[in-house]
Amino acid sequence: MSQIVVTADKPGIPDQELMTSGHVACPGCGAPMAVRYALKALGDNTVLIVVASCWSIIAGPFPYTAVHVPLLHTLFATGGSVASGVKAGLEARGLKDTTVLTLAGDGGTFDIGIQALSAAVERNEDFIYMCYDNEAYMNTGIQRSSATPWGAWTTTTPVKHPKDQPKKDMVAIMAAHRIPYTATATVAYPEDLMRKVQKANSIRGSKFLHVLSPCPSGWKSEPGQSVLLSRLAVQSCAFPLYEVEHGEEYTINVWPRPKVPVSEYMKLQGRFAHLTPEALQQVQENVDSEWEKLVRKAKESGQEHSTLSS
Ligand SMILES: Cc1ncc(C[n+]2csc(CCOP(=O)(O)OP(=O)(O)O)c2C)c(N)n1
Ligand SMILES: [Mg+2]
Repeated sequence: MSQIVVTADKPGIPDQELMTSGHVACPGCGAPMAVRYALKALGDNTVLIVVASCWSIIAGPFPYTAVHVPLLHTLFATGGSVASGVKAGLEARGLKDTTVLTLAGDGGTFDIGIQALSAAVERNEDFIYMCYDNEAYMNTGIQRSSATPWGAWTTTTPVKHPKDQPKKDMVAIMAAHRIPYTATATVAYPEDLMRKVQKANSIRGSKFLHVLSPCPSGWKSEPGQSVLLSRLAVQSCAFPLYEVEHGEEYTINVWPRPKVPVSEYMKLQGRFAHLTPEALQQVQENVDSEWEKLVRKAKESGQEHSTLSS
């Protein structure tokens, strides 16, 4: 089956559906949307590896699955190693064109799976790793992960002791491996997400995609606002959209003008409702300083201001 190409001069969402209706995600979950777009971008010559997470449930009970591609459920810590093995097996059978897509949550990526992922990408194994980041261990009851942002409520960081550490910079960690391609994406910018998936698929070696994935249950947000939240995350620069090639070439894909205050993003989420105005100001300063660092890297990579537009 040939790929459906989405480019700047040929925008739009392909009609082909490789994700079925009837999956069992919660209303408003960002994760099925991200996978739906990713599969539209890849086509059906794809093997999907699902690491233990909400997606293990979303995919449906055996013998059913919510996708029209081969799907392999695997253990929490093994996203990188299983992808390496599946790719080697496919190549041994002469199936060199089949894409291996590993799907894992933030817990399975930033925390428990980081060792296998680091090892696999250090070997530059040929696969796409997509982390859908809902910023906590949602499937087991909203426990904090190293992707949970500073100040957030979770069941293990209660309101009296909200998370006191900043979110781990996983993109920087992947970029430090100098893999060919790393990018961030959200479901509020589906064409950007699909272009990045296709770009990843056109490159041999390890590719890491970090997709912000709103979770109404864990974020205490309205199910109907997940796309809005994804957009506000980008437009406030709390979750910028950018690409890193070979660990050093930075390209910002959306440069919000003007930047939306980060409180606009946070006030729609009950997990931040306890934060004082001073704490929100602290978050704003942190977001601003991280954004400035990113802009500096993009400029050092030769990206001009004029190309940085939303
Ligand atoms: C070794 C191991 N420890 C714990 C679990 C239980 N477990 C299954 S899914 C999950 C949470 C996964 O969190 P994340 O990767 O962020 O995905 P999400 O549930 O948020 O989609 C946990 C702790 C497990 N399956 N294996
Ligand atoms: Mg999670």
